[in-house]
Formats: sequence, C-alpha cells, structure tokens
Amino acid sequence: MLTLALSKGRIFEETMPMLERAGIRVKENPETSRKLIIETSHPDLRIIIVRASDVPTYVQFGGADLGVAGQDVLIENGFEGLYVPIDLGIAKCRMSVAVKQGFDYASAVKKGARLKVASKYVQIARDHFATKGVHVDLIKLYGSMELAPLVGLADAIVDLVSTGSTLKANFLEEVEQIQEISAHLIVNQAAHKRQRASMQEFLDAFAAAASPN
Ligand code: PRT
Ligand code: MG
Repeated sequence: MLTLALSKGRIFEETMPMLERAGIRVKENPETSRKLIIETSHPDLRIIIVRASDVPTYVQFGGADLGVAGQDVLIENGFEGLYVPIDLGIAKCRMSVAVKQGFDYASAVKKGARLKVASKYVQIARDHFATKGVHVDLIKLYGSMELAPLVGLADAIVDLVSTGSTLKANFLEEVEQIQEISAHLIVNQAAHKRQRASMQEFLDAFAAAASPN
C-alpha cells in the first residue's frame, strides 16, 4: 500500500484529473468529507489530506510515500530526504515582489535603501534580495501579506500571484517576478529505493498525465 499526501483546494482539484487519466478514482471528496484518509479505486493507493505546507514533512518522514507540493512550499521546506521526479505543471502561479501603488521601488533599490519586506516565503525572499545585493529586513507573516504595505508594516511583500486581482483589490502592484511556480510530485527517497517496482506504476501515470509549461 502506498500513501499519497495532498492538500485540499487547488492541489487536490488539479491532481484528481491526473489520477483519473490513469484510471484511479478517489472515493471521497475532501471538501465535503471530514475524512483525512481517503481510499481510491486502486487497491494499493490511498490519499491523506494535510495542509499544503505540511505535505513535504509527511513525505520526508515517511508518513506518506508520495505527495504533491508547490515549489514555494518545497523551497521553504528544503529538499532533505525527498526525490522530486516530476514537474506536474499544475497549480501554476508566480512568486513576485509587490509594493503599494506609487511606491518607487526601482529608485529605492537604486539608491541602496534598506527595505522592509514582509513574506510567508522568507527563504525565497532572502535568496532573491541577496542575489540582487539589496539589503532587506525580513518580516515573517503567515497570511494576508497584502495588508503589510497598506498599514506601513513593510515597503514590499513577496507573495504568489496568479491573476493579479488580489494585488489590485488592495492597491498593490507587482514590480518584480522572482520565479514561475508549479506543483511537483515528491517522493520519499527511502521508500523509492525500497519499493521501486510498486512505485514505478504511479510515477509513470503522473509523468504521462503531467503538462509542464
Ligand atoms: O491555505 P493554506 O494556508 O492551507 O495553504 P496554502 O495557501 O499554501 O494552500 P493553497 O491550497 O491555497 O495553495 C497550494 C499551492 O497552490 C501553493 O503552495 C502554490 O504553489 C499554488 N498556488 C497557485 C497558489 C496560487 N496559485 C495563488 N494564487 N497559492 C496561493 N495563491 C494565493 C496567493 O497567495 C494570493 O493570496 O492567491 C492569491 C493571489 O491570487 P490572484 O489570482 O488574486 O493573483
Ligand atoms: Mg491558501
């Protein structure tokens, strides 16, 4: 029996069709069921429902053999104990820097100003500004980052952007794109070594259903 860790919402919704293309049906909808362990029509595959940011942890420590996680979550978590074989090309968005409309980000950077940056993604933010040679004070937030520049908590935020409507609704503008983000299949390295044969069927199914780029 193999266990696949998924999070509710877009990761679950976009992974389902991939399983269905492989002839695997999921027996319960996590949006309406309270069950955290869900059976599938495949006798050797079950699904567990965890928080998006917990998916790598479950896979890393063997609570799940496989998982689907955004690159944002993976980079923040680190890749220890994980094998990341397939870019699934789902849950796409981008990691960007945004500021309050009218804030002159380009000249603040040019002048070498020290910027206050709020983000849930401190690792990605730290790497990005270090590469640019910009000095930043990072403020870790767990949600609603869009608020930070509006109330003077930060000059800029680093957040995921998809349509851009959340930024727009909060009078913010995207000033820099850091990287494209998509969800990847992750595998517990030890489980992969131990159960290579039984796992291969699922890796092949995901690879065939994936639509990177
Ligand atoms: O919600 P929870 O705290 O449980 O976890 P989560 O927010 O990490 O989970 P979820 O399901 O919201 O996101 C899972 C994964 O989907 C993320 O890790 C990303 O890899 C990916 N993804 C794709 C996104 C988005 N698109 C996205 N637009 N994750 C979040 N957003 C948010 C973004 O943070 C911002 O608040 O949507 C808002 C922006 O959307 P637009 O369309 O207004 O630009
Ligand atoms: Mg969310």
